[in-house]
Amino acid sequence: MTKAGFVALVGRPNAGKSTLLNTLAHEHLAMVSHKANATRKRLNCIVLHQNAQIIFTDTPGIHQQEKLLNQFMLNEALKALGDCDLSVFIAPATDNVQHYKDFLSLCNHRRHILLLSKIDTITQADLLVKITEYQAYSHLYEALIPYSATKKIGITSLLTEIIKYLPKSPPLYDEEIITTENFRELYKEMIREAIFEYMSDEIPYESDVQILAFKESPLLDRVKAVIVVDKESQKGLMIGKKGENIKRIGRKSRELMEALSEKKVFLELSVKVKKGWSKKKEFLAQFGYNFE
Ligand SMILES: Nc1nc2c(ncn2[C@@H]2O[C@H](COP(=O)(O)OP(=O)(O)OP(=O)(O)O)[C@@H](O)[C@H]2O)c(=O)[nH]1
Ligand SMILES: [Mg+2]
Repeated sequence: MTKAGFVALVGRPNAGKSTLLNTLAHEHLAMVSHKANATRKRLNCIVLHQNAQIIFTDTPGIHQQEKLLNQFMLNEALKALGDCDLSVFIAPATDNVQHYKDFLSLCNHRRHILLLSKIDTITQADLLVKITEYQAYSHLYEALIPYSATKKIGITSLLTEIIKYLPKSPPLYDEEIITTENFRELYKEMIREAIFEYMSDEIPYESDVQILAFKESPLLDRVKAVIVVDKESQKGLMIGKKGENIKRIGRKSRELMEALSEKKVFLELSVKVKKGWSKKKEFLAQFGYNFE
């Protein structure tokens, strides 16, 4: 008997959702950042565990903001919640329980596991207090699992628990593949990760990336990409003095690409200004952010 199903990883911005997806995939598939609101789109990874195929969906952090791009991001999280067999709510151990209560009204009390994340950042005593607080809601969640990506705690417990709630089903995807995403999209996210790492203030939030050309071959991938910013001044900052910022972004993203593909990557990066790129649905669609 085999099982298979979809599991959405949801939580507030910066909770550690993408880090968890990468840990489960044993690959750096999803972009990770110490800055919040990094993930903008859903991304699937496929994990085989015991007799089950689990399709995990990384989602943007649940947050409310007026901007159209942020509305798209919230929609992505809500769609994943609506489409899954089970969700995992990732709550950093330092977060207030109120955020979990907000999630409960959003998920309409659908079946979920509560994953208490980043437990390496608090003391054992504080962790016990937190667990006791959450236990007041134990009739609402299937399991409460303390977890740390840094200390590698809780992953096997999470997988074992998830399998209990998946439907009986033959595998839904070819057992060889680890993600439904193509390399073009994964590479784009790697450039965004480098932008989030090296650029400050509003620039990571007012920029995005388009892959203009992508040519794969067995030993080398050729990628031509453009970083799109909102203002002329941001273009100058993105390039940096003597091009040092764009070089650093290029170097970092190429390293990520080569680690994943196990190939050489030739990356050609440029920067262009497109005023208001994030303010219209048809513009957002050009970056892969489709509302329908
Ligand atoms: N100390 C500690 N830090 C962690 C852990 N898991 C993730 N982080 C860090 O938390 C930050 C946010 O991680 P992400 O995985 O990008 O968080 P996210 O939930 O995907 O964030 P958004 O995409 O912005 O919603 C990064 O700096 C991670 O390195 C953990 O278990 N312990
Ligand atoms: Mg993320």
